[in-house]
Amino acid sequence: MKILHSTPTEDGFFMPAEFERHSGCLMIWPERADSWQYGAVEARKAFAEVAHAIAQSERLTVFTSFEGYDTARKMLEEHIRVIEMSSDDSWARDVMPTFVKNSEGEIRGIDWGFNAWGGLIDGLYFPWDKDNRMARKCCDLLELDVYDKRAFIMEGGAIHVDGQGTAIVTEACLLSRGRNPHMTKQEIENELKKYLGVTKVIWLPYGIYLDETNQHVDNICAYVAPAHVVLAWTDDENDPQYNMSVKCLKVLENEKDARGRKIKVTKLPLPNPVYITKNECEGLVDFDGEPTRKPDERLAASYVNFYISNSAIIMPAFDDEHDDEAADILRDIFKDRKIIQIQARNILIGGGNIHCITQQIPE
Ligand code: KQY
Repeated sequence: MKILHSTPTEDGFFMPAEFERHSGCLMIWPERADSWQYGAVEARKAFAEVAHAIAQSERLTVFTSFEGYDTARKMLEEHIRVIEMSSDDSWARDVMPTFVKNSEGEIRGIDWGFNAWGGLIDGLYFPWDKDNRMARKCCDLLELDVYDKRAFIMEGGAIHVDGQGTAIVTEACLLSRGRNPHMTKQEIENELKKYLGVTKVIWLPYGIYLDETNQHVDNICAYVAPAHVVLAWTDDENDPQYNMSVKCLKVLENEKDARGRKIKVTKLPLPNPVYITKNECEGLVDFDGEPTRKPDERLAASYVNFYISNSAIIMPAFDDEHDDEAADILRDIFKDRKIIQIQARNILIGGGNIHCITQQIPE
């Protein structure tokens, strides 16, 4: 594995869209006691369901600690590869490499800096050094060259691309004080252009209300085809999310993508607000005396946090009246893929959802 100090753009590499074909996918087995209630028993069942849905059409690798290995091996189907690798938690989207490819189909990884979504300013756990090493280790395992971009704090959940020159991000996240506070918005945009191989960056103001990642884009807006996105939406004007989604819609309606196309926006309803219960909180073990969740705290639930596999859309369900409507909308968009709904409350309690726990490797 070579550690590269050039940039993907100068080498002819770019990040393909998630709706293009994948050669595989990466996940990390849940274990952390202050993220996953009651010994991660229910979280592991939900992760296994996601894994099995993905593995129907992709080569899946699940990373686990020494302690988690036997359970993972037992709960995951045998065609899923399980590999021991140290981590701090289970957010493959954010700690695994972002993969780029060139016109010959060669794949390389990007090793962004990771500081647990805000480091000592507003990060979500400490330390995060194991997570910060995973991208490079993973490229070593996959025998892929890797771009060293550890000096720049970035997560996979903070970017969505169309693979045709456009990236979508949120200001709330990328301009947050815990990421790259020494850089201007323009400087951050320039780095995204150089590393993702894009020429246009669309800045949405917000993500999802109370999303503890400082509002990652992957919870509010996702590319579903070139020049077509879905946007998390509520019609409830009393919900703080309403104004956030309206402002994002205005940006998208007034923007063009890198190829000069207007962007079609399909509204994806939000579930009714989801709150963590006292019992669920009691199943979380504090590491440092600070509870990670308080009873009745609203969780950042959104159907936009789905994974596009080669054969399916693997989307969260919340036992909510909007589950079917959201699935029907995605079914209508993705006519050649199955819609697989997975009850995702036990992933959501950790602070993210299906997209956040997966990372695709392009074909
Ligand atoms: O949503 C994500 N991409 C990660 C969420 C991390 C939450 C940590 N509790």
